[in-house]
Amino acid sequence: MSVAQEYRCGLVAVIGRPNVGKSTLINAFMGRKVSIVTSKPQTTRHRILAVLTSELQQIIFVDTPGLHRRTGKAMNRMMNRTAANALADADLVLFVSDVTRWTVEDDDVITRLKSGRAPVVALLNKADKVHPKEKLLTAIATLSERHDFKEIVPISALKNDNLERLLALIPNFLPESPALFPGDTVTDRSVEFHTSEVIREKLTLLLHQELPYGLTVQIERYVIEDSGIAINAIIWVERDSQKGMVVGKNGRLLKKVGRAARLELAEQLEQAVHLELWVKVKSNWSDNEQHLANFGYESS
Ligand SMILES: Nc1nc2c(ncn2[C@@H]2O[C@H](COP(=O)(O)OP(=O)(O)OP(=O)(O)O)[C@@H](O)[C@H]2O)c(=O)[nH]1
Ligand SMILES: [Mg+2]
Repeated sequence: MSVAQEYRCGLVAVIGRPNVGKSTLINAFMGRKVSIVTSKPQTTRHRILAVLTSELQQIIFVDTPGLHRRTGKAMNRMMNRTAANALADADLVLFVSDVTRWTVEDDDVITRLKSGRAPVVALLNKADKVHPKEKLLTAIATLSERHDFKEIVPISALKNDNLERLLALIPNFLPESPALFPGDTVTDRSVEFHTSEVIREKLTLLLHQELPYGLTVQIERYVIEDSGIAINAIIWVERDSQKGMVVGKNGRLLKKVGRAARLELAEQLEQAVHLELWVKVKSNWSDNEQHLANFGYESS
């Protein structure tokens, strides 16, 4: 007699220091861009859910800001709090590390994992950069001494290497539970949120040094019209001097950002997109709890 398999559903928090590939991994699992990715640390600032539903289980991935040490500003503290809360709520933690570079911030993350109650699977990401592949065995051995991980899996989120094996492991750690989201849900975030993130991604990619950390994007208008989607967005910076840098000479940089964001959004939304960007100053907004809340930054 066969026993019907119970449905499983749970929260899988993707945790690690900045820039190790957490968002890349979630996008790879989802087969689409739910969370923005850049080559710079501290790209993700929010808790973002990505829901992967199949016949036997619903996996709710939780993308999180990278846990980091430089916590001088209210924004940084909020980001760390968001990641810590996701860790506390998780049924399973995927601890992501960069196999090519271990830092003190990775040590800090391990310390936090030890005080959590959820089982942890460790991922050695960016394995595509490791040659010869035997070196991965050494990396697995070293990592296994740092914590009592349920498994250690080398992967490449970028090249989709070993992700099927990892995906097959996950349901073993999820509780028996009905689905928490309708089967066609992809994320808990709105299309307006995603739009602001895509614009921020382009800004982060095109701007230098510290500038990306002092800006945020607010969608002022998002209207579906006959000719396509009309979007007005404000890019908030912290100081007057930053405004000129975002606009660029003859407005060139802002045009570049607008064009890149518009092309990507039009492709994702399968509609024409009309995008207007303004740059405004809100003095030191990223160190002000009230401004953070107004801009949608809250440790969830
Ligand atoms: N070579 C290689 N690069 C990768 C891989 N995964 C991610 N990256 C790159 O690493 C950088 C950071 O990726 P993200 O996904 O934004 O990293 P994150 O951990 O979400 O970073 P934060 O949001 O800042 O915490 C990007 O340039 C990615 O393309 C991988 O498997 N191999
Ligand atoms: Mg990220």
